[in-house]
Amino acid sequence: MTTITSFPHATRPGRTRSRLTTLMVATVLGLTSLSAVAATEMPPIPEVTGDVVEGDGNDYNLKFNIGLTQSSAQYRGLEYFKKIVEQRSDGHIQVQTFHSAQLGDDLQSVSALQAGTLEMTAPSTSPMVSMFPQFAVFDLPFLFPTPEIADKVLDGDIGQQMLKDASTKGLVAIGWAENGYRQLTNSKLAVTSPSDLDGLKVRTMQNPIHLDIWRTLGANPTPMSFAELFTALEQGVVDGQENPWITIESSKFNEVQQYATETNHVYTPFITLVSERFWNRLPESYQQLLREAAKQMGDYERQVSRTLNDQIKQELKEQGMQITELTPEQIATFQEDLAPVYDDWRDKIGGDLIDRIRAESQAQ
Ligand code: KDG
Repeated sequence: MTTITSFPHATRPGRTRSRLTTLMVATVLGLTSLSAVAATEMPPIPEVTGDVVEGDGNDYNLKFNIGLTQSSAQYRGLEYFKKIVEQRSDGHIQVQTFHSAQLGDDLQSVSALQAGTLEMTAPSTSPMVSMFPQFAVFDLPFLFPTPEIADKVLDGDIGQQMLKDASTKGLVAIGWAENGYRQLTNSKLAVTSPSDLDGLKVRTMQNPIHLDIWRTLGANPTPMSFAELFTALEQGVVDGQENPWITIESSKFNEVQQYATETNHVYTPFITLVSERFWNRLPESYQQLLREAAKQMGDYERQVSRTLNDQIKQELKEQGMQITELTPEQIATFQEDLAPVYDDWRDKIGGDLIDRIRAESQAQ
């Protein structure tokens, strides 16, 4: 039996309340949601480990831009990256951090790196599949049964080779971080099976496999930049979207989406990129420093994302979101219905890469 949890809204229909009571309830609800949001305790930013690195005496300004908000796990990781690089370069590298696509969305930031007008960014791999087709493997549904297996693949030979392969076209790829397992939200209905998705307008990242996934499930998918998503949901241009719980809360999607289904249908990594023009100006010691800082940022960001995942799901329930937790049988229905996506993309992505990643899951 699917477990559905809902909030006190249910008591509202049909019961008359004096204006004062309504006001009080609204205030309590407001306070509850405020305190709930405020309660999202981010794990403390760790102390910097490692010695000060000798540079070439020059000073460098490094602008690092991301698309997610200031209260995302990703931005928390950026704050740690800034702390490491500034301390270990003895202040010779100053890091300016930007969030909420202040300097452009994922694809605009990647173009800015190639043009040398921005130094660093960390997009999801999904919007970059047109530039690096092998990244599409990460968009296959239910590929990583656990985040630990994702780490093993990304930090292992497969992930490290991908970083080397993606260090081209004016970019230098130096690390991985976690966007996370994606959950479906919408403003129309509680989704418990693919049949509930019929015609539902779902926003996806600009990625052909995500479009294939939602078409295969019977929905009506629309590719769109993350920077436009909140407004599109608010105005009803689309009915739904899918992102990790921490992004749903940090981007306040729950304010315009009543329903969520815990689908965990795709695990999305972030890839940490540096402008090659900037990279080539740095002395080798500072290049190595950025690599080490990117690794520590990624590990810390994974920890933040995983520490907060369940807590935030609970907070979203307390803030009124109706969250459907699927039974294993219901999840199996989504997996069966999406199996054809593997057949569609096996040759384009490369069966060998898919089999090697799946072998990692079995090896666990
Ligand atoms: O800039 C934010 C992105 O990285 C974005 O891709 C996040 O998961 C995301 C989405 O749905 O676009």
